[in-house]
Amino acid sequence: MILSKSLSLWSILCILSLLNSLVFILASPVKKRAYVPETKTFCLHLYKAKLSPDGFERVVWTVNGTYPGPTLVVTKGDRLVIHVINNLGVSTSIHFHGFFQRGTNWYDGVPGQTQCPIPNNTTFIYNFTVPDQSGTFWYHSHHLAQYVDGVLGAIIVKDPDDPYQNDYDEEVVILLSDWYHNETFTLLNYYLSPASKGLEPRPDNGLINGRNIYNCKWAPVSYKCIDNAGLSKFNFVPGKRYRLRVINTSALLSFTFSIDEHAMDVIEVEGMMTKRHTIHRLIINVAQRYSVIVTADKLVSNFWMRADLQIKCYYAIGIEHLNSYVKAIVHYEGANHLDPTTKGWAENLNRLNNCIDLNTSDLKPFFPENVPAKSDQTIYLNVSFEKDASNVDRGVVNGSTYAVDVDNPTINQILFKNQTLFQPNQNVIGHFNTSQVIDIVVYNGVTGEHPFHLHGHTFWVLGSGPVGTKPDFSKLNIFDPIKRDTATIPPEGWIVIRFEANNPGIWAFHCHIEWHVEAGLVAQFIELPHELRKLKPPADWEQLCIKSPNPYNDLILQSEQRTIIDDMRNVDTLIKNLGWNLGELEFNWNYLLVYFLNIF
Ligand SMILES: [Cu+2]
Repeated sequence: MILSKSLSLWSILCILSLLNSLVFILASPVKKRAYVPETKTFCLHLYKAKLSPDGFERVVWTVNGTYPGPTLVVTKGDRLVIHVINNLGVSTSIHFHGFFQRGTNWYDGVPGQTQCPIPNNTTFIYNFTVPDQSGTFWYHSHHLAQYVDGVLGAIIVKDPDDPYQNDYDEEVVILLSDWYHNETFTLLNYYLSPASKGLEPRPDNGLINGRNIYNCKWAPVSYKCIDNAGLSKFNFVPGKRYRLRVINTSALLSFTFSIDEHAMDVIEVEGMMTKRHTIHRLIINVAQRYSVIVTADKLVSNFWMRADLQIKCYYAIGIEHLNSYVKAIVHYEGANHLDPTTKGWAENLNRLNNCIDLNTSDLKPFFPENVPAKSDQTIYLNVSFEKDASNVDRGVVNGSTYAVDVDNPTINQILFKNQTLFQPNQNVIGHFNTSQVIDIVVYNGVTGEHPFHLHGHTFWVLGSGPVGTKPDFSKLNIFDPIKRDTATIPPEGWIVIRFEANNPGIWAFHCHIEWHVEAGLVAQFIELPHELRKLKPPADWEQLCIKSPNPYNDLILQSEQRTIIDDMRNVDTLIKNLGWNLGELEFNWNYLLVYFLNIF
């Protein structure tokens, strides 16, 4: 009896243990093979070409002959090797917006801070890894206002463990931009003169993926202009779900982005995944990025995609000859090819009459964030505009206008001269010798909004407020704020952001309105200089400062309108680069073509 009882107990225990194993086996996820990082090589050939994005022909500063430039697609963990072949006729530099560049500060692409510019007819190779970031990014020239002339494109970093990968079927990259029919040297010469009275250059149009139409009756007679140049068209397959990666590459204006009759779910803010949040309109400021999921679940037809320029943010009474209602077409497969007749989401008067930002307090991180409970240091900044001695409106950060010292970047002063003191016009607003948690409180002293961008980091947005409010430091959100790299400071309002200063390097903190950058609304942080000094920058990067002529001549050189491939090229450098990198290069016809064009 005792024996049999004992046996049955053992049997039960055995069965339970087997069941337990079975449950464990069933519950265990199928082991996915881990992604093996790769080296992805790209070639960005910069040269001028005559293009007509909206039907109005102008000299565009292209990347590989196109505007916008090619989209670079990589996967988290990859190494990016980016050959920048500069045939613009002037020097340049490329910034990879949103990337941490940990250990590679010299590839952040900021003349005067992290590098000397790449001279004309020279190839320079940026080489960095993306070990811990994924999402929607972009690259652009960080020299003068060259990105506004066209030197830009998207970078997508895919995440093998994207929590939403089963929630969408296709991805679409959408670049929005205000657009100018004059080159920026003309616009800047006027803007930075007393005559402009500080009024920013007025865009002539807005573009979606480099296309729009323009009413040619507004064009000066001597210019080539074609009416109805055509809109961007996005083909949707009925039933499919699309992840739209939206990037605002404007010089000045924010956009209100929407698709008629299609709600959209925000899932990403600048590399941070968010919980799904349904909206009808996405307000996106300069240099910001969002991913939204849109489902093609309407009757087969055509729908307007709208990107309304928020002109009220900078021009109280609008702009003559600017159609701020920028459009593209969402075409369902099987529909006719007539223009859509759909109507936008019901108008909201508050939106039309005011300059507003997306209510990002509705966005919540997908993965819980460990926000430090308090900061080690708080930096207070007043950003404003004041007239200088020449009666020109200049951007000021705590009363100081930034002056770029192109031939003497801050990083060189740290690496080679052990310098600790900097000219006041270098706007070094933080110098951190140890890892610290930093709060920045920015007050906006003017009636225009400023989308501020921090290089080398993302920051938590703890709070912001409109005109007439002040930060209540006891009510900041340290529980579940979003984390991003570019945030709007409302007109005459404020923002409080928190970040961890633990990335050795020189990091720019600036308004991303390109006109304001040129007016001096720029500051910089120096982080862990002793750690930076332990790192060895590459020899070809050091060479840039030796090769660089006086970059201020650029403003004069740019006035010669050159097109297509420029004159004589630096054959030695090109052949050397070709030999150097042959092992790393995947076979790339474009690359070969570029070298061929450069050599002969
Ligand atoms: Cu600004």
